[in-house]
Amino acid sequence: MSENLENIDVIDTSVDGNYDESNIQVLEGLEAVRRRPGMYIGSTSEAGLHHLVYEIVDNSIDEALAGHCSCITVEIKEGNVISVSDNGRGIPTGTHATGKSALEVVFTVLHAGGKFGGGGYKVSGGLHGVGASVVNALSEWLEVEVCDGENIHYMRFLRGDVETPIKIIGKGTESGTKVTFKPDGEIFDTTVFSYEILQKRLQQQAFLNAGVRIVLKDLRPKENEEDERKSDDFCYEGGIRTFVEYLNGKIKKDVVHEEVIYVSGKRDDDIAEIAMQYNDGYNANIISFANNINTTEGGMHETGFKAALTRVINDYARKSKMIKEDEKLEGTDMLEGLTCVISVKVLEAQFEGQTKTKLGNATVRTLVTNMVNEKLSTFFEENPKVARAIVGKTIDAAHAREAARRAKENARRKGPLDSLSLPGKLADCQVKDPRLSEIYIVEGDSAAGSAKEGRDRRFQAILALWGKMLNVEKARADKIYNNDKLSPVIAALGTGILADCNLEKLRYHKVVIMSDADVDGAHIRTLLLTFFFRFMRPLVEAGHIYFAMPPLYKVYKGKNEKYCYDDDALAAALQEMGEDAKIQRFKGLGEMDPEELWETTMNPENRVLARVTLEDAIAADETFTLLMGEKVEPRREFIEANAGYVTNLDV
Ligand code: TSJ
Repeated sequence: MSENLENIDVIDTSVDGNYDESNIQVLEGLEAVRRRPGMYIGSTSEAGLHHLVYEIVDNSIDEALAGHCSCITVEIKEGNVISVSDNGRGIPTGTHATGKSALEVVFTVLHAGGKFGGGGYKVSGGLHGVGASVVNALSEWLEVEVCDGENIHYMRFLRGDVETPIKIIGKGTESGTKVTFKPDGEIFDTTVFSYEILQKRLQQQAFLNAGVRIVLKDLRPKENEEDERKSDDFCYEGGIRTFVEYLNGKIKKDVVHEEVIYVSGKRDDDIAEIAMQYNDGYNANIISFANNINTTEGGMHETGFKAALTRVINDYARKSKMIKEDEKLEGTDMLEGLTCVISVKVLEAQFEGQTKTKLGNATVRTLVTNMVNEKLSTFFEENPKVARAIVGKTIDAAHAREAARRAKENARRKGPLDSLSLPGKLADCQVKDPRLSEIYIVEGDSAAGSAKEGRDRRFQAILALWGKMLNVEKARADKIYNNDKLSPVIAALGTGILADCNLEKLRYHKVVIMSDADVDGAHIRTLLLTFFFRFMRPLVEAGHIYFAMPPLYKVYKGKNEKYCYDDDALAAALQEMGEDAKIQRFKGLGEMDPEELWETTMNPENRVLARVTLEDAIAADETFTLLMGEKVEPRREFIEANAGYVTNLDV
């Protein structure tokens, strides 16, 4: 306890000592936080709101890492009040020379939290690592109860200011801390918590801190009587090993080796651990953390890991004669199908990059490289079956990469993308300016025929698709280039694929997928979107991909006619024209004549185009992975959920 009081002194003396940035913040006090909340929690949107919970929970996780707390409970209560409690030692409550209790300092002095518990490092910490006082400043009210094993101490704050000074409200034998707060509606755009957002982050923290139990409960009143109360209880003795198992389970892939590989190492105060397992897919899924913060921009720990992985796999491949002395497997080859979690805990982490999520400590690179070089090669020596499976997969990837390079070279030798090398099934448009040009990708000859006749050929190109669609996830670059269904799409769009995908070469700024409004049409849409997502992702991200929305019905009576794009519109049209109006239901594009197709689906004046957006790239990636797996069920679910990805543009 005395140690903590000394630490408070440090804060106070520094106020009139050196004026560095944090001292100035201390001087300004919590009012500064309320004035510029974004500076402290990133934003006042939904993300910032949830950030408050992470800030509080991180304190309990620190207590768990210090070995004094085993269980953390987070409750979402009525009115979107959050309560976080743990069974740790309890925040110190003793009074210090200035007359303030340590407890009060934690909640009223900026950055005070980080200065506690000197000696041990503060491992966890939210993105901005700002602590309890910021949460207090941004809460309409906040209450804290601390039990030191004897007394229960209580304090209450209003918008950061003490309302009820510290007092004892009862007795208790179990020590712990409980903080309850209501985020300030004057500060946040929304004060409604998402169970799923908290769930995801808390589960992640449970994976990262093996053995720590984190319970989440949604106690808000139910909307419907039959709704289940949501709750979770996360505790993983296996830590990040279990995280990797979970990730590979989620993407519904078969694994290349049963057991997750786990290595860990230490140097001075820094520790690193890595869990990895290959699946039979082709995507890399490397998630890294530094001090429990998701380092989405990567950094030294990732760099060190990749360098060592490349070396260990090449060494093994050579020693076991799986490749020749002069052959070399590249870094990208060993990432195919790799699911990997890297977690480092660093005494003084340096966060860099645009979003401060890139680890900059060079010593961590050395630590991780040495650890993986040594421990992974030992693992390979001791588990030759697993080693051969992994190296074999890497060699396959290298061959595919070579084949793709050759295929691309062949394609290039055929000359630049002039009309001669454009696919035969493309009816191009007259203008050459990509900004004005549209391409309709149409499955089926009759629909393509109508589209060609009905279009405005000045700016609308039609590409007819034919042949068997291949499962784009199973196929790698070389196969895609040679596939007779997709290679015309690649040629027509002109951008190239994967790392070579260059938006400046895009020949049409609107790429419109036009298919029937039935199951087969949905299937084609899904596959094409999958293809674009996997191989021409920049196109999706830049919003160049659209779905054409052909009408489902024509309602007519006498000369009066109306096209309806959904059932609601149909009902409205019937109401307008009278129940005796006739209804024609379009089963497919092929049933429309060229004029009808132009008027309803292609004419910019009338048509409905849905732009494909990727609001949340990560969520989308997960959905796409589900969609493309072997399992039929997730694919169907995706098609149903697809509506979520499109927003109507010009109605
Ligand atoms: F955010 C917060 F600060 F309000 C907060 C802190 C919220 C919650 C839910 C828990 C905690 C917290 C703090 N749990 N456990 C602790 N532990 C300490 O503050 C503590 C206790 C004793 C000692 C010591 O050296 O004796 C050191 C520390 C840091």
